Amino acid sequence: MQTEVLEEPKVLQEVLSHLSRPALPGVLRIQQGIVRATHDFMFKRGLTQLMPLMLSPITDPLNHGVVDASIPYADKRWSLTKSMIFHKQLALMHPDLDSIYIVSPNVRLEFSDRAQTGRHLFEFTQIDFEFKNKDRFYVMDFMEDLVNFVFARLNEELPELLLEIRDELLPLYEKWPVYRTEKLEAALGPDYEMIQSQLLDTPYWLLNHKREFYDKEDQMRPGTYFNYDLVWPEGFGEGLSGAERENEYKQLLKRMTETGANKEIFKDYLEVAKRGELPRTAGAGFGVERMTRFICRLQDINDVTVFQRRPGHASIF
Ligand code: ASN
Repeated sequence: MQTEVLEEPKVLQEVLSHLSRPALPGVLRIQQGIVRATHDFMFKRGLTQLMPLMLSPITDPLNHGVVDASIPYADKRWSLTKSMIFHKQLALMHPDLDSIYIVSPNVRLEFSDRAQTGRHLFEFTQIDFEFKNKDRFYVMDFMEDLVNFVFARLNEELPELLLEIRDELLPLYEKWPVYRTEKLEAALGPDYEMIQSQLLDTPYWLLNHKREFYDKEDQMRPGTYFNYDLVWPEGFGEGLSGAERENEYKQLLKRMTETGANKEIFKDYLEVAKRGELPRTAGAGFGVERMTRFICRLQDINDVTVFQRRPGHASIF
């Protein structure tokens, strides 16, 4: 009882000093610069912006467990958005929409084993984009262009702030190196992603992760997938994931059986696929706070946010 009385002001004090720390406004200004430049890039490249959804009967099942975040409403269970993956695919059914993007809040109630990774928040913002009739090569080139565009813009608009925060302006990259997950793992062991991230000073692509049923399987090499992760260098780790999407009914059923997905929840989505109406798409999404963290060279992603969202930890605001 006594500890509880003493603990409360301590937590409050910690939260108040977190939200009034001197470094915060500069970090937020960089983050604002990222979002502004990304909007400009998307506009120049002709992508249409969709507004985000926070609730849906279907959301990304993810390939790792999180605490359930769903609520009952209108005779259904509605999940808070973990990613807008299915909605991107469905929105592109419109014959006159070919490319879209969304600044999308994602809620993923991670377990506390991810509290100290420096990369996980239990709610964050993802910029998700998707193209009809494009492949992985197109999306990877697009993201490389986006990063150089955003970095060049920040160098131009906020040079003094960048020098103050990271001691140097942002680099503009040549083509990023590409690795296959299985090869890197064979060479570097189970911690391959982070080891390679620490070794490099350029972002790199990691192909072929075991992920969800919506990633297209390579029919020439079953068990491998047309997906890609962007990994930030200097030990900052994964910052984007994407894929060519599965849109064929039979293959979706097969993959859902393999991943153990709940087909009942996805029955209407499957019906669209069965009718042959799911378009062929490819896309990706990057974490805004993760890009900000990389640019500002912050060890803990909670130092990007005003209000801490550390997995498994109570936050009072
Ligand atoms: N946004 C990711 C994608 O487009 C999915 C995710 O965040 N899990 O593949």
